[in-house]
Amino acid sequence: MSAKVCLLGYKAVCLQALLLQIFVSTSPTALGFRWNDDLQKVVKFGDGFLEKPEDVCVDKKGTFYTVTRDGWVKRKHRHGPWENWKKLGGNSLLGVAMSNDGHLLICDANQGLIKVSEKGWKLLSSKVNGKKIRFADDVIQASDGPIYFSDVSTKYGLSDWTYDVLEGKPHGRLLKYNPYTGHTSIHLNHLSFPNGVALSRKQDFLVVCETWKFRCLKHWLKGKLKGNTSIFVDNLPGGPDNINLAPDGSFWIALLKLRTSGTKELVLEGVEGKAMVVKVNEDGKIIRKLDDSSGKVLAFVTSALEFEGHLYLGNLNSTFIGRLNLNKNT
Ligand SMILES: *[C@@H]1O[C@H](CO)[C@@H](O)[C@H](O)[C@H]1NC(C)=O
Ligand SMILES: *[C@@H]1O[C@H](CO)[C@@H](O)[C@H](O)[C@H]1NC(C)=O
Ligand SMILES: [Ca+2]
Ligand SMILES: [Ca+2]
Repeated sequence: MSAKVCLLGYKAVCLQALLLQIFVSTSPTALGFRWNDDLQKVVKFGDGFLEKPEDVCVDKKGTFYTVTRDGWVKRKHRHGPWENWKKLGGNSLLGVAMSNDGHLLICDANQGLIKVSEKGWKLLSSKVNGKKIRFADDVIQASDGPIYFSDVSTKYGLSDWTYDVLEGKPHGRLLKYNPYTGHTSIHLNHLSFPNGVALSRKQDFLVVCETWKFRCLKHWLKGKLKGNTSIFVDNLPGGPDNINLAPDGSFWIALLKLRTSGTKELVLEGVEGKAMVVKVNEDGKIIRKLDDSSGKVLAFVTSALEFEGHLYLGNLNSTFIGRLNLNKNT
């Protein structure tokens, strides 16, 4: 028996496939959730200037950074306008994070790990064990130096990522870049579409999200469980993309909506038609959910970052970052 599988993503793919290990999400209602459309209350931050800003970060002074599909690194000082800061080119810039020395770290899916400062940009890492990194996705730096970044797949790249979902094999890794030696190593292997990466408030563990497994893993970096990996949260109501530490020690996770339609056809949808983010506490329990059930205002949300009482929503379906006042609107 074969199942017809359709994926709508960066490009539409429809395949006849046998024995696919596709994981279908539990519907939000099954988890006791109702749609709330809270994400429809966002204000459009940088509207018209930010083409599909996948991820967003902010430094201690309140300067925001994002990367857009036209290859720009854009930023906004606290009281200034959004500006074009550095042009890296290409269309594959994804996750961003601040480095410990106040510069910007970027994952370019096609090139690898990049650092950008006022002076210019530098490719920090493009290979591991002599082989080219195919799909760098998200990054975080620990306060004691190491830079952790995800490499979604050793087999597929950004342009054909849907095949990785269809094949359903753990082709991904979490890589570790040592800024003192310039050496990159494989920190965790055999991950299933590793996407967002975040560190806990105490930096004693990191969380890495596996998109098509609808779960995130917890990997201990310190203490007596050091080196141990277990499930942090699973059965998420969507495929997790980027994850960010919230000021209270919990995490915001952006979810890609995947759903089934009918009995025979499995549609990994929509990423375009809806938006959903969840807040998960340090114990891996979902404590909050915000969404846009129709994608009327926000769709294909890929990141959620909390800063000074607001949530900033990166996405691949607009020309703005959604900005939601968490105290007033939800
Ligand atoms: C490490 O994690 C696994 C789950 O992956 C768990 O079953 C095991 O008990 C943990 N090891 C220790 C020493 O706690
Ligand atoms: C958002 O998605 C809709 C529906 O697929 C599409 O028509 C529209 O062009 C998208 N907008 C952007 C900016 O990608
Ligand atoms: Ca990030
Ligand atoms: Ca991502």
